[in-house]
Amino acid sequence: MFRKILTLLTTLLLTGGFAEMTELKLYMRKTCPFCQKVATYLKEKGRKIEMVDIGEDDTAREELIKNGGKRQVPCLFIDGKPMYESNDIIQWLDKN
Ligand SMILES: N[C@@H](CCC(=O)N[C@@H](CS)C(=O)NCC(=O)O)C(=O)O
Repeated sequence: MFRKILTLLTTLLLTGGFAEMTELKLYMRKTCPFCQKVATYLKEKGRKIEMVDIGEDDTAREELIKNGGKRQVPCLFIDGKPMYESNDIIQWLDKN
């Protein structure tokens, strides 16, 4: 039993399983160059996260303003907490 738990924990750590448990949601707009910078970074790293385009989704735009405090994109929600600024977002993604 202990061995099984140890194996599971080791697997999760080695595969980054714990990192993926962090809930990520990127509010963006296709026409925004700062959003494109983040999207390009994600593509280069082969990393997929949930993205919502506030130019196409009115509910998402309202959600961003309500929960983030402003309409600016890109904005990455990390476990429900907003992070604005493309450079900060890329730096955070790089480390997590
Ligand atoms: N310094 C910010 C600039 C972000 C920015 O200027 N985004 C524009 C769209 S390209 C924006 O959302 N402006 C505010 C607004 O439209 O209300 C970053 O690097 O993320």
